[in-house]
Amino acid sequence: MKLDKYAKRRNFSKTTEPLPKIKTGKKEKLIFVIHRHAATHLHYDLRLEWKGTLMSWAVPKQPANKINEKRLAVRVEDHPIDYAGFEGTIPAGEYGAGKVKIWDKGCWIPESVKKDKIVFELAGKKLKGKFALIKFKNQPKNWLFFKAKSD
Ligand SMILES: [Mn+2]
Repeated sequence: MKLDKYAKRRNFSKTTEPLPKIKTGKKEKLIFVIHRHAATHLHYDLRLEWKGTLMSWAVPKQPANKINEKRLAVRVEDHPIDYAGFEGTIPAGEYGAGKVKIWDKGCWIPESVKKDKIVFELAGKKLKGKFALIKFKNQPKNWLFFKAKSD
């Protein structure tokens, strides 16, 4: 199951994060959200709605809306769609303990989605335009995330 990792890491009697539920049914717009997550290390979590869950990457530095300003993005476990609306404090001692706030959100439009490369349009408040996620060769989790030149 796609949300097994998500479920395994969390104790839902302690955290207020959404339950691991896969959403089915077609929607016109795909959600994207970026959480600012003040965990042990402050980072930004980029999440793109895809096939009933949110594909997620942890971005150690604040994402940039400037063309070619690259950010490392580490692929993490898929999150439930309801996580897109989540804000709150994950209690001390729990996985990801710390404050979670929405930093940017909106919809995204996939241009091409491949195993190692995703090209897409973001329509957020802070991030707008054409972006790309490109996986490093021979590295299971590391990707580059950046705004691309629009054609
Ligand atoms: Mn996080």
